[in-house]
Amino acid sequence: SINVENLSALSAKHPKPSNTFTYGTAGFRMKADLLDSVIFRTGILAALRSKKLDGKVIGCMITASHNPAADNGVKLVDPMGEMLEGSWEAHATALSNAQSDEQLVDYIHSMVNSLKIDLTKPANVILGRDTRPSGEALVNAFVDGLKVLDAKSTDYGILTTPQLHYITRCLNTAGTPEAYGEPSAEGYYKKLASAFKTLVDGKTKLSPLILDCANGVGAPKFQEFLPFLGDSISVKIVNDDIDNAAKLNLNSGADFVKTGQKAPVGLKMTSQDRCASFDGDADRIVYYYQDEDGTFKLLDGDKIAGLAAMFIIDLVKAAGIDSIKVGVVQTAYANGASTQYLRNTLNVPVSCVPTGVKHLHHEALKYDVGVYFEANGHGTVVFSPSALKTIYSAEGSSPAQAVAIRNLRALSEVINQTVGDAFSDLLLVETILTQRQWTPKVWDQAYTDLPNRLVKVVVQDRSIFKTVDAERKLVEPAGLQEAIDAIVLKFRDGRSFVRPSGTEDVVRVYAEAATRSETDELAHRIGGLVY
Ligand code: 16G
Ligand code: ZN
Repeated sequence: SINVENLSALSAKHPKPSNTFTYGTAGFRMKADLLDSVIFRTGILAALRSKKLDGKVIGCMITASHNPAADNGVKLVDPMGEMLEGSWEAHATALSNAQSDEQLVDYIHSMVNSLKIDLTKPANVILGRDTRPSGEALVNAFVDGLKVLDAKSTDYGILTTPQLHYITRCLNTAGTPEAYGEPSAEGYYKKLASAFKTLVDGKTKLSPLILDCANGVGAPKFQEFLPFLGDSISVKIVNDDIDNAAKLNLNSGADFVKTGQKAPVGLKMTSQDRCASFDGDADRIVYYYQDEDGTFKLLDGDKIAGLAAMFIIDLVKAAGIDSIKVGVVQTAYANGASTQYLRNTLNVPVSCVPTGVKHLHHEALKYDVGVYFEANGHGTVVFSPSALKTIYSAEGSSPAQAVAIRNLRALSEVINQTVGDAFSDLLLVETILTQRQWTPKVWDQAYTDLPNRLVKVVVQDRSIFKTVDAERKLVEPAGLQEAIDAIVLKFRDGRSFVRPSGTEDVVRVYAEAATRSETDELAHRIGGLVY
């Protein structure tokens, strides 16, 4: 059993405020000054998780992604670099809400008993954090939590979220046939850069990419990455002021650009430019450009998924191994035109799952090669073990096939298969555009987005909204879905759904239709039903 005196001494340093906490889609996330006790207790949980998994390394990332600078958060990463197993989210929530040390100890003991955790097993946890000023103190709170169970920890300091996922996987696969790479930021840079250089070898270099780093961790880390990439790419970084914490994500970054459908501050663009934005922890990316008439054009996660699927399907064919089946996973937020393009033009199977990376990732694993992206720019591609085996054992019967096979291998290495990764996705997009010598405008021509609108509605109690069918239909409150359906029917290409947010105390209404004005009208009328 655990040393209660030790726990009490450590816990006294991290008193719980009266708030109630929930480990949600994005882990715990809130104002940083509320997080101390939550993070301390998440440290205890991480140690338990590692012990349960026989000492495998668990990752901890301290970040609040695209949220304002005053927020922070914590997310745990399972051994292969995936999100914490779903059933453990409830344990995280319960620990964070324990009202006393006694309750805390009771809950830990109940976990030990019900999950058969052997406390004598070792525990290993690694940490990373973004550039938020509150991060360092929160790392210390987490480490205090680890001390409750004598867990070993390694602090990797400032990292992007996907780097922490990558390192976690590297550590747990070292020395096995699934070895993923050297467990360090440098190992990550080397792996990605070498694969990228193979992919663009001999092709004409594109014009410089203008990259908005949201004044977050992506800025120093991409800067660190550039020497590894050498002259294979040219990138001009903007919004890299991490010393001025208040500027983090402020009027910049992938979320700002996607939500506002406009360029970030600090980025001047002409119709010749190709631009991209990271979010505050560099696990999302969106691209954009300006049309000749000055119109802002967004290339979001759906557009990236379409581009990647198109490219991979062609490559698999060119390699002569089209036994490998490619599939795409989206959420209800995917633009209807993108789903049409994937199904009808590319002829790929498309699945729709609830919002949140863990759902997308899990579904993508069902395909030989699964491409998944949320419209907001979070996504990646996962290769099944059998697809990798095929790719690595294929030899090809012509020089063209051999090149395609080489490129498929490099593609599986340039892509961070643990989680959506803005650096890796950037290299994926740049690879495809370089290979095809495409401008963003040519890429954009694959299909035309239906106009769409996303609105937030503040309601008394969002928990009364219950969805099914990958969040596309409401089953509660009774009668509301029928009312929505009746309105949607009146709109050309109309589609709308309502779901409670997993990260904010609001209900979200999504609408799309044939024209801008019809879309606005539809969103307005559905919003009126919810309110
Ligand atoms: C979180 C999710 C993101 C999702 C968003 C939806 C992860 C790592 N992140 O940020 O994928 O799009 O929540 O938020 O899973 P919402 O539930 O408030 O709409
Ligand atoms: Zn993020």
